[in-house]
This record gives sequence, structure tokens and C-alpha cells, in this order.
Amino acid sequence: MKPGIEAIQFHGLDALRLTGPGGAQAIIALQGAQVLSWRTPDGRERLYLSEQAVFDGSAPVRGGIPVCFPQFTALGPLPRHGFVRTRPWRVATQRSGEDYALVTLETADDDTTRALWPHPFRLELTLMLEADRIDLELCVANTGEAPLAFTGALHAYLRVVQVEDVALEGLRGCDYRDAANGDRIVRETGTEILVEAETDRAYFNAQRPLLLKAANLSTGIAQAGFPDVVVWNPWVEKCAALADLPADGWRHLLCVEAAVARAPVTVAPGEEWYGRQTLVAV
Ligand code: TA6
Repeated sequence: MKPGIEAIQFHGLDALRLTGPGGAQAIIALQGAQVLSWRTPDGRERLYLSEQAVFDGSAPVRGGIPVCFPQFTALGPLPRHGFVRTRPWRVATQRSGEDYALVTLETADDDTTRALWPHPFRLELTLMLEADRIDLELCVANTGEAPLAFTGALHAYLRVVQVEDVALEGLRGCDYRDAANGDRIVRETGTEILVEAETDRAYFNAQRPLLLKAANLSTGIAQAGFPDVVVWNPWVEKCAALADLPADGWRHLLCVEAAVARAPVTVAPGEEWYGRQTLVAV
């Protein structure tokens, strides 16, 4: 099948299905510019999407790759993880070639966003699908006349068979804020991170590529522009408290997020900022 892009409905949401070389597939919803599925040519689904996710726009969809902007988690007065997750985005460009399919979605400020946050802005999210990888690039354009400061993330939910069996490499030596343990700052000394309890860590200035070792769902993870990496798993109790996750949801997901999670990034009037996350099936 040749690479291409088609408009579909996915759980009632307007979405695009990208087909890449070898039958790779990705689905991105116009709500939130949220990637909701990524399948490699071997047919394996690589992203976690909760079977209890809400698709009616009343809450962000639990899973896939939510775009968090202009606030990461509760680091400010805005709704948690900002306000673009439930916003309608529109298709700006779409194209495909022999070995890729690519789509750019965009959204901008309006009365609703300015009531919460006084800044004119335009966001573009570009998804590029190739045989064994996806690239997501977020562009933040300051279309106003004053500087704009933001935090945020590409909050990727990676699917794993059993989170207790995975190891994440590449964060040794980084300091992290441990939100599951009173926000203390800790230096990572392990070569591999194992998930054995609730884990909610923002690793600062984490610039090396990461490797999620997870049997037949192993993934290489790289980022640019985003300074920080967030690693999140709610574990048993937090998972039980989240209505849009099944009781065993925690076991099948590990969020590895390209983030601006420590200090806000400032974009000058008329300027643009770019951040990218690449996921490669290995
Ligand atoms: O990125 C980690 C985190 O901020 C966690 O603290 C956790 O609550 C998660 O994101 C999910 O946030 P959400 O608003 O989607 O429930």
C-alpha cells in the first residue's frame, strides 16, 4: 500500500489516518492535535490508549500523545496541562511521498483562550510517519506584541506489555523533580530506570537519546528543543482514582514526555520556537 492520508472518524472524533511505507499507520485527531494510534509495519500498536477514554470533548483523551500548552501540569494558574488538549485544530498541510506521510495541524488564540491567558499565539503540530518512526514537531509562534512565556509537553503514552518488565536508559546524571515524593530534587544515579511504584519525575536538561527496553515494544526516543523529559506511571492507587483508566491501565503504559517542565521558555514578539520528539521502533 502506498503512503497516503485519509479523513476518518475515530471514536466519533474527526481524525486523519496516515498510512506510511510497509503499512505503518498513525491516527491523529483534530481535537487537541492528539496522535491516538501508531502502528508499525509488524502490526503492533505502539501507543497506549485507554479503553475508558472520553471522546466527547468534556475531558482530554487519556492516551496517545496529548499536546500540553501553555502550562505543564499544575505549574501555574491555568487548567492542568494548559488548554489546547480539548481545542479544535485544523489541517494546515498534508502530503505524502514514497517513504513518508506528513500532516500539520494548527490552532490559534481566540476569545476563549484570551479569557484564560492574554497572549496571541499560533501553534502548529507536525506529525511525520515513516516505516518505523514518528516525528512530532511543535511550533509555538508569538503573534502578539509582548513576550510570551510557556511550559508544556508532548505527553506520549507508550504502550508496554507489563511496565514492571521495562527499563528506560539515558537519564543517568540528570537531576529530577520527584513529584511522587514531595517534589524533592534528586540526581539520577541509575543507568536504567525501573518502574516499581508511582513514578512522576521531571528530568532537567536531558539531552541524550533514550532507549525504552520493553521486549517487542522497545522504542528509541529522541528530542530537540524541549529541555526536559518527564517519566510518568500512576501505578495502582492513582490509576484507580482516574475514572478514564481501567484498573490495570497502569501496567500497560509508560509516559515518556518531551517537556518544558522546569523553567518557562520565552518567545519574543514575532518569533517562533520549535520542539520535537522522535519515537523509533527498535
Ligand atoms: O506529566 C505527568 C503528569 O503531570 C502527572 O502528574 C499526571 O497527573 C499526568 O501528567 C496526567 O495528567 P492529566 O491532566 O492528563 O490527568
